[in-house]
Amino acid sequence: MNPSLIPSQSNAFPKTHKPLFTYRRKDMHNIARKGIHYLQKLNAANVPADLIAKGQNRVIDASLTLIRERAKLKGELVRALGGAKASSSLLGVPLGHNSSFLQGPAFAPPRIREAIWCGSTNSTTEQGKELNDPRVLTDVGDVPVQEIRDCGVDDDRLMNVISESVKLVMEEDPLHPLVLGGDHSISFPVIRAVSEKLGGPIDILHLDAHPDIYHAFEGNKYSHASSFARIMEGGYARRLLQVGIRSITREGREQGKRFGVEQYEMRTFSRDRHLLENLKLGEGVKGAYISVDVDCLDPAFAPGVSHIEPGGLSFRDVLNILHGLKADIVAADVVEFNPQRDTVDGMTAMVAAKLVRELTAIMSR
Ligand SMILES: [Mn+2]
Repeated sequence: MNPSLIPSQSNAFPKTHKPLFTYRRKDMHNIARKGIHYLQKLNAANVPADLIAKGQNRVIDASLTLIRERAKLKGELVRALGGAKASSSLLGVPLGHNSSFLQGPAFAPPRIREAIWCGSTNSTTEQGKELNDPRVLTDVGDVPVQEIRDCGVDDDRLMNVISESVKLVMEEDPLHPLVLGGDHSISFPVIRAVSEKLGGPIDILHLDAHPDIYHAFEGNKYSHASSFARIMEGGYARRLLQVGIRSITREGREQGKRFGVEQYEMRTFSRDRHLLENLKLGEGVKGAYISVDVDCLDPAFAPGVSHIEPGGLSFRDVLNILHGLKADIVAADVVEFNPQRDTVDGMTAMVAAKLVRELTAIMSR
């Protein structure tokens, strides 16, 4: 390889579950109110609908073109260097408006990248992978979420753009998407894309204080508290293991049971630890996916999250689970880091960055 090459710093599935609920018009109105303030005015204004639609299409095309071309170049680079079977590629999804409380995760991806390359530590992961080797880690940039929403694009379409962006990365073998959130709502379009692209369900390891499995939280079917209900309804997962759970309602347990979710709660973590540190996932399906909500960690380790929930995992607990996992990891995400709640010296950014670094190490082969 050329050592001077360093990375840029910068339904075909059976529906296994029928929906029990439908969405009311009033709920959809509430969702729209949470969006960019002039969307409804734009829709109501005396402007030809096709003018707006054509403009939206052009912006979406341009957004996808940038990601496609960057992914193509990074894929060509990795293939030219040779020897990589799987290499992780960062894709930022700066989306925060599907949060039920604070929207700060929209600002996370640039802070995480900054912390990955900040120079306070070296570029070698704990298991000896070199992050400045593009066969280990590349970056295709961010889905321009705010720029697309600013054009009046609704969430149904925005979610499709996110899915499409993930597929563009997967198009470029051996790149595997490592998605930087964003709130947890992004895991639905990301996992949908991974499963559709691979042509079948996957196993999911989901680290989180919350099960995020409400049917529709506060009426929002795309809520960050509902993403795993959408994923299970879609038939995108064979197994869903939720680890770190310590804030769960009766609906969370009922939904978990209904979808056959394996929920490991913090109150029994000492008993479950051995099993969780020796997981084998993804065999007999299209591989495994890891979704890390930064609030799976105890707030002592990661205060920069929207939903501070004491009694969580230590950073080493999480690393032991990740390092012990035997799986072909097809993609992953790190979500819910909220820079607006972080300490002044950006401690949680470093924590999120190390999660990304270590995920990179176990994803790349
Ligand atoms: Mn959470």
